[in-house]
Amino acid sequence: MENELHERQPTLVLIKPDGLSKSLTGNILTRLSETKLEIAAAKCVRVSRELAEEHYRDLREKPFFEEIIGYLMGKFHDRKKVLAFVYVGVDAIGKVRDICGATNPEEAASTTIRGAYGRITTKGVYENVIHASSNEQEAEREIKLWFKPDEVIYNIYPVKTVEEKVKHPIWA
Ligand code: IDP
Ligand code: MG
Repeated sequence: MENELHERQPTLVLIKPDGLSKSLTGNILTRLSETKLEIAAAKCVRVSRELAEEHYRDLREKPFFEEIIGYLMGKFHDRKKVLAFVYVGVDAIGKVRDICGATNPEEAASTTIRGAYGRITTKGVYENVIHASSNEQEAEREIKLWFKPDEVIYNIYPVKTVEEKVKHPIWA
């Protein structure tokens, strides 16, 4: 059962605003492709304060909380957006975390994404270009926060169907 679950293990990846400002998308995706995992969802997101705060809600007591909220919202960069992905595959969470490297870019091995491209700003924010879920529970919470079920090409979590009457834009 454990193995079955792990076979298509999903994980959330975000290319943060510093990664976009430095035009690192191609480099980061190339590094991630070394894992042979599969992309099951992808989109470009303008991050609201609400979304950033929910994403980092477990860190709200940290002294750097306000900085990382601003960072994820793109307040310190010219690209005010993030690229969000769901990667799936055998042990996706561990494989992606390994290739990302340590949270502190100065401590991350230079062969990792954060080691190669991250920096610590003069204000002390770890600009580490990429986010990756760190365990299954976190991955589920984060994927459900960033993606709707029909934006992911596999049924990774149970869904239910509801009928809603909402106004939404379509192409004119
Ligand atoms: P992770 O991204 O490696 O999972 P977390 O502890 O979840 O690390 O922290 C979320 C983000 O907050 C980090 O990626 C980094 O940008 C920032 N961060 C974490 N710890 C520190 C710190 O001690 N100083 C400054 N920024 C930090
Ligand atoms: Mg984390």
